[in-house]
Amino acid sequence: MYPGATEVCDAADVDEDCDGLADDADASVTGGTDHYPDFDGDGYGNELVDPVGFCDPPAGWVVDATDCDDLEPTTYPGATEEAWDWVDQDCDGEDAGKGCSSVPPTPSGLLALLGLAAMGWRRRRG
Ligand SMILES: [Ca+2]
Ligand SMILES: [Ca+2]
Ligand SMILES: [Ca+2]
Ligand SMILES: [Ca+2]
Repeated sequence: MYPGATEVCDAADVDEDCDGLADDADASVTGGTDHYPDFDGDGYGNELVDPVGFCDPPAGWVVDATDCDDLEPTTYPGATEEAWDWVDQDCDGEDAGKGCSSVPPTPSGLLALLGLAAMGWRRRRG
């Protein structure tokens, strides 16, 4: 410990460079681990932001960076996939149910649109 020494992460929060600030409190600290914010609190970090190094991460920061939707606590790798809701719950890159074996349900909104289109077509004809 002496002025000019390198501040490093250590369990005891020792102020190696004697500037009055130890570990995470000292901007010159080295040896931190990259952490990502976990906004939705599901334990998986936001993959879209740059990591921040911490010796001891504050609450809400995790080492993981695989949450494909960090505003949605039910969406994370390994989450239960809800078929055909256009949301990729398990972060595998696609919505479940789009394979060959399953048939898509017909959303009521789509039926309404088709109905409107049919009405317009009849009006033009008449
Ligand atoms: Ca230290
Ligand atoms: Ca998250
Ligand atoms: Ca999430
Ligand atoms: Ca889904």
